[in-house]
Amino acid sequence: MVIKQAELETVCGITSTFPVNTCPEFAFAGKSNVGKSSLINALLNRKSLARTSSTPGKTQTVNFYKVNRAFYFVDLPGYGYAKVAKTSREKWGKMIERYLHGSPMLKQVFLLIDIRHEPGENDRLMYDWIVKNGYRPVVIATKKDKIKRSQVGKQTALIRRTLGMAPEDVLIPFSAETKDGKEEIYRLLEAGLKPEAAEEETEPEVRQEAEASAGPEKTKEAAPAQEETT
Ligand SMILES: Nc1nc2c(ncn2[C@@H]2O[C@H](COP(=O)(O)OP(=O)(O)OP(=O)(O)O)[C@@H](O)[C@H]2O)c(=O)[nH]1
Ligand SMILES: [Mg+2]
Repeated sequence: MVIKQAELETVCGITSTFPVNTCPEFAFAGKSNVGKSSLINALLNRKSLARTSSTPGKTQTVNFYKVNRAFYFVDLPGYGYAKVAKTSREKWGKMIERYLHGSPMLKQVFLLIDIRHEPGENDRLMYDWIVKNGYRPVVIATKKDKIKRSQVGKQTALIRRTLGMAPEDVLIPFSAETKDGKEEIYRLLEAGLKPEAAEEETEPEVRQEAEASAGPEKTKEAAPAQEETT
């Protein structure tokens, strides 16, 4: 994937109405400080388009980055940041939920998990939400550079086991420092963008099938609220 252009197009706060986009959206979810904004920067080959911070709770809005004038990366606020007042956490949780439930152009939710840690309750809730709502689960195990190579297999197995991932479900170890895993994520994005293009060229009966499998089913499952206290 070649990134030709990227810009922050829309920033949504707690009371904002989300934009009605016509291009596909890819969202990045995960615990506060897990590396969502750093991953977006790495994918966009930018140092600081998405704001990052070593202090958890940096991203407090839902940020839409338009890429190649063709699709969006959606940077979500992290869940489970204990030092933010409970009322604020609940509001962010509701905002994330409102986005996840209400966006018809959402193609994929990437769930980020720190490779060093066992997934927590909110991670499991988010994973289950992704599966129940018909999205293909893709987990990105972040900060791979922080552990020894020999530990990668053990840690990814722990993540898979705790989340209850099926063997065929995708988990990509990633490092924003070394950019390890980036090409694999690009390949998934490219695959996610394909059905739309293929649809126009397919025969009607084939098209029907493609449509049936293209969009996730939207149901009213609850997204995780922000109640984890770590
Ligand atoms: N060593 C290393 N540090 C990373 C990596 N990814 C992120 N970090 C660091 O982890 C901290 C948090 O990264 P962010 O990208 O701001 O995390 P976030 O998930 O967007 O956090 P919130 O916006 O608070 O939800 C920063 O200090 C980053 O530099 C990585 O792959 N390797
Ligand atoms: Mg962030």
